[in-house]
Amino acid sequence: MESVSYDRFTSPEAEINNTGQKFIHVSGRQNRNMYIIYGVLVLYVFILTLAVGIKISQVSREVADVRLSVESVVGSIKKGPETLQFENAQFSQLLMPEHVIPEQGPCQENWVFYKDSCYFQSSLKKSWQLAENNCIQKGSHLVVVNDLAELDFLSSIVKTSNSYWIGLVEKEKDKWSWVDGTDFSATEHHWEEGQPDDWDVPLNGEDCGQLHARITSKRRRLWNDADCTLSYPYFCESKPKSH
Ligand SMILES: [Ca+2]
Ligand SMILES: [Ca+2]
Ligand SMILES: [Ca+2]
Repeated sequence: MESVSYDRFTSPEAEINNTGQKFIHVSGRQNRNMYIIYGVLVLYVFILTLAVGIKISQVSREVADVRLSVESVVGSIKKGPETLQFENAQFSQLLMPEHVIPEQGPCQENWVFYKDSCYFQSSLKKSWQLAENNCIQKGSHLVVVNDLAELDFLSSIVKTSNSYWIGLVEKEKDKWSWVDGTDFSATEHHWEEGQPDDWDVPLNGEDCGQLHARITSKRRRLWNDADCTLSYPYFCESKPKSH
């Protein structure tokens, strides 16, 4: 019987050629190793691809964020002044009466036109009687507030935070009248809450009407009775000359 001696220097392949069983065993181990290596490589490539993908996604998002920020900043710079003006306008509207741009219309210089009357707003302060005298010199009277629309117009054009004399006077106790003879009982009354109160009765009392300095939530200046000897700015009212 032919014996097969083991030659430790024989190459695996030679050994394989002599023993079919061993050939299969060694070849299977090589294949398994190759599969493992291949698997590890595939896994490595997969992880690498995944990592790169995630990184690219993060970078893209960051780029998008930066782009949005830049656009936002550029937009603000481009319309910065307009934005500020708009915000200021909103701010003023909350605090101040609605601004009306008065027109001269058919009225004389320094007077403004509304509906069918001309109005003069004084810059000087005078007592009620001197104010009325000054209006008369101008061919007018202290303003007669006939209705709410006229009151709101006056409220919208006042230039200072002062109270303003109007053509309302209490010639007898509890008998108020308009300077131009208009029937007081026939016109709307727009007194501030708690007015007329004839405050400070022991001295001069309060017998003259004014648009009070307080601006209501409706941007309106309501009436107050005040001491006629005190000096306030005032409104005169007249008809246009053509009337
Ligand atoms: Ca009037
Ligand atoms: Ca009074
Ligand atoms: Ca009063």
